[in-house]
Amino acid sequence: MLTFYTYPGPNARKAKIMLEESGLPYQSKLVDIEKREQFEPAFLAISPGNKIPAIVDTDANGQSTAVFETGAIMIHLAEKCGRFLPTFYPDRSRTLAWLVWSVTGLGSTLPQVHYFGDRADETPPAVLDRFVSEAVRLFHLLEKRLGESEYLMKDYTIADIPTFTSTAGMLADVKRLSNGQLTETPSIDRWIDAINARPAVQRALAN
Ligand SMILES: N[C@@H](CCC(=O)N[C@@H](CS)C(=O)NCC(=O)O)C(=O)O
Repeated sequence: MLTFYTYPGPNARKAKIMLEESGLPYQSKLVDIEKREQFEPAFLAISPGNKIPAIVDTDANGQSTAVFETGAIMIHLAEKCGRFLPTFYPDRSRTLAWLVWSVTGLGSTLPQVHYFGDRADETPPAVLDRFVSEAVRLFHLLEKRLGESEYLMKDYTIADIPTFTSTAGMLADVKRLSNGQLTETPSIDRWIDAINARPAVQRALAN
């Protein structure tokens, strides 16, 4: 049995899309981060850094295991269902490269753009500029890649899922904050539409 520890937000959405894509049965357990439930010892035993999403898989090659960090959850579920991650290198290595690029690059930069661009009371211009410039650099690379390939790899993989969720949520904000550095993104727009049309993505985003 798979248990998905979640609270509504962009990181949980990434794991939820992958759970729906995998077709594996799972149950969801809400960890109310507004009520600080992520600091309860039972949850820290699953996710030691007090972050959702996390999963517990009681049937992982005959063992029970907890997995935290979105990127690791993607890999675990891809290996379990046997889809969305090529089996052999070099395609496997290149898929993992784009996954790591996504969770470490977009996944750490875009929350800072959101915080310093729209939530912080006061932001020194140099701070916002640093994060927006990095987001623009990452989105230019994504646009270039999707101009040469239908997905990050030839087929839809675990690299696309967190990249899609991060991009769909923040592309318009980065364009707005970029002072014209990021404008038209036809390849990213085409890719977002294709992923949005997937039934598993629609199920994941519906509730
Ligand atoms: N690097 C983590 C980030 C996860 C994350 O930031 N989760 C937030 C919600 S979106 C969280 O659990 N915050 C609770 C806290 O920091 O106490 C991942 O990719 O899974």
